[in-house]
Formats: sequence, structure tokens, C-alpha cells
Amino acid sequence: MADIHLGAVPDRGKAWAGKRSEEIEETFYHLIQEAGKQGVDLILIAGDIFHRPPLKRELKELNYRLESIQPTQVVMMAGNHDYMGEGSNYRGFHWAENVHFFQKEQLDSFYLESLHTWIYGLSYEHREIKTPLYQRVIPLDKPGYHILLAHGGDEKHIPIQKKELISAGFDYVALGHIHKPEIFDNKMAYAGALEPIDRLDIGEHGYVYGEINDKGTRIQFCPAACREYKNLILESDTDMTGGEMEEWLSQQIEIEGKQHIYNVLLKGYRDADIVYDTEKMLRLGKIAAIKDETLPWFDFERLYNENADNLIGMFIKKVYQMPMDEARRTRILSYGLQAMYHGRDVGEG
Ligand SMILES: [Mn+2]
Repeated sequence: MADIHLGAVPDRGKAWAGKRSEEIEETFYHLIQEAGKQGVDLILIAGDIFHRPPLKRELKELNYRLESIQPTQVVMMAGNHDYMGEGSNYRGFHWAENVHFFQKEQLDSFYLESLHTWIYGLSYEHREIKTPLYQRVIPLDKPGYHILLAHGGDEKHIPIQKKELISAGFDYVALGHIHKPEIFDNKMAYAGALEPIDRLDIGEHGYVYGEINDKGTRIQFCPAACREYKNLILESDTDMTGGEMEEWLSQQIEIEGKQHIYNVLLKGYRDADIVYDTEKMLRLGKIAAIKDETLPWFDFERLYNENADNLIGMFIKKVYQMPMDEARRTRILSYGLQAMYHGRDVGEG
């Protein structure tokens, strides 16, 4: 697993923020407990265990939970969020016997004898690392299984050449940092954030479960998060009223699932006399953000005929004389007329 972000408060200020924060912790500790019960050999946590550098008591709590699932082994690292700065509580922390934590920003390895497995990795000592520290990293020429635990993959957080890393010779590469889960060639995976941390962490979240044996590596993504962020796009039409739009949004949230959290986008054309009350719509479900991009629809021909001798008429005529496709013309006319009629009923002329 990766990117647990313990201590994060998603959607701060929203009614459900506190609950989300608790869920992040609950899902993680529940999963740890389950892994212990089911006798999982090894848990890998690929960085950003905490949303920010951890307090001592947070480490003690984590250590206690991990210790309680012995003999399951745990290997983990600090990522860019919980990076191990100079005064970090990670430094010198005394972990339980079954917990292995990378101590330096330099490649290191643990050999877990009971599992006949080598785990390679490092910890972030800085918020950003622009050096491609995983470049040309290869497993030792020793018997056993070889796993790389890594965090990063963007420009400021250890850039990674994915193809190169897949073929570097590891039996598995466990990646963290990118919150969207993704499996590469059945040998490498971003487990993704265990719970979505941000309203842009769209879609399913969970962890990767795998088995490595003489026949090779088999991995699969397992959903585990309490809820999802979803994008909801509602396309308005020109005879829709505000109340109708609100009803439609409620229905869509009902269909998609009320437990989920939504980013809502209103698009299309609306009756020029209608205004969508987005503040009110926020109360129709767990809505993290709502954006109204609808444009008022005008009867351009009628407006032109009624305003042929004034600025509005001139504007419409000018836009019609310019070469462009119809969708673009409609958009420009709508924006322009909306600005000109700002605050007035179109019918008032
Ligand atoms: Mn990260």
C-alpha cells in the first residue's frame, strides 16, 4: 500500500471533513489488522504514511499496531509529505522487531530471512528530490526474491523511467506518490492512495495484493476505501428551470451513491431568465465543489431584429461576419450578450 496520509483532513470546512479524517485512519488500521489475521507475510508501505512529518505519539501508535500483527513483516519509508528532516521523529525511533524502516536518502536494503526476500529502498530527507535516485538501481546478485520500495515519479519527486525500472530485474516494484492506482506489466504498481485524500483523487482506491513464488509475480488491485470522489457533469438545456436542475442533481447523486463525494459541473445552455443557485445545490449531497459553466441561450435572430440599430445588433452582426464554426459562434454570442444584458431580463430589451 502507499500514500496513507494519516492526519490529512480532506475537504476541510465541509461537514464531512472530520469523518473523512477518521476514515483514513480506520481503513488503514483495519487493513493492517486483517493482514495480520490472514497471515500475510509482508506489508509494504511506499511512503507518505503521514500527511506531514509525524509526532512521536503518532509513531508510537503506528508501531504498536504494526507490532501487534507479528510475525507479519512490515517494510516502509518516508515519502515527501512525511519526509525525514533534521529534527524528524523518524530519526532514531525504535521500531518493533517486525518493522523495517529505511533510514537514509540513499539506497539501502533489508534481507528478511524468514521470507528469503531482499527489500530495497530509501527514505525522503527532503520535501523535494529532483535527482532520479532509482535510475540504474538493480538487485544484488544473491539468491532470494528482490523487491524495490519506491516513492515518486514526477519532476520534483524522484523522476522515474518506468520501462527501465520494470526491466531492472526486481520481482516486484512497489510504488507510491501517485494517488491513482496503476499496475504495470504485472511487476510494478502504484497502489494509489489507500483512501482518496483530495477531491481530485477520482475513482476507486485501495491497495495491491500480490504473491511472489517460483512461477513469478501475480498482483491485483483491491478496493478498500470507504467512499469515492466522482465527477458529475450535468448538461443543461434551454427549457430547464432551477428547481428542475436541483431535482436532477439529487437523482444523479441517489443513483451514483449518496456515500460518495462529488465534483459537479453544470454545462450547456440555459434559459436566459434562469439562474442556477449553486449555493443551494451544495446542500443536496456531499458536494466538494460545484461549477456553473452554463451559458444563457438567446434567440439571436429575434434579438438582432429588435436591436438592429444599436450596439447589441452591431455585435451580433459583427460576430456573424467572422468566419468560425457554429459552436464557437454561439459561445461568443452568448458570452457577449450575457455581459451586455448583465443583471437585466432579456425581455426588457
Ligand atoms: Mn508523495
